[in-house]
Amino acid sequence: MNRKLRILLSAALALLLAFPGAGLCEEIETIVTVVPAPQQTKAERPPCFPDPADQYIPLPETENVALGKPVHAGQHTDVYVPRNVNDGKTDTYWESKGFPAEMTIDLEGTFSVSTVAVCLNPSAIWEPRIQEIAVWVSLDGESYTQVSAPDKYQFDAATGNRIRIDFEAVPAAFVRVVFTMNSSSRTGGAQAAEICVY
Ligand SMILES: [Ca+2]
Repeated sequence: MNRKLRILLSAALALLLAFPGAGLCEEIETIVTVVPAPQQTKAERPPCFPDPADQYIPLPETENVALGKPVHAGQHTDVYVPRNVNDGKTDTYWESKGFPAEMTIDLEGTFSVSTVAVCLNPSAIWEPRIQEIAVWVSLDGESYTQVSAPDKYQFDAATGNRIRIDFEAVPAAFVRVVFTMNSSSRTGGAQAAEICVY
């Protein structure tokens, strides 16, 4: 060890003895509250940040009998084809070309149905809009009965960008959802990312 280094080390030792670090630590401890990390094994959301999904309009927990079934609709816009309406993904959607727009779903069997849900992408990029919607059902695909008259429904990302239409349970093999208005200025047609039938 050379002489300069020995001098430096001696000076450092003298400073440490003159101003012991322990005193400094005690002072810090008096102004800092140490909170131990919680035993956390999964992602958790603190109560002050409520989960946005808690505000979503709830859907029935029973099977969505429309999922993946054959669909039929009139003309669509661009790439927004009818089959997007029941592929189980809210980031794909069907968009009609004009009104009225009819979307018919073949349930491939007869089911007792009492709810139709229409969903858009839940992203807030989809600004609030109103669509006017009616629901018809059929047992043979030819003769249809209206089970829910045309009504205006508010789509809003704050509630999941989805609506549900409830009606008295009825047997149905085909469900036809008829759109007659969409308040969005960005389209001249109906829009639905998913149509679910329960
Ligand atoms: Ca979809």
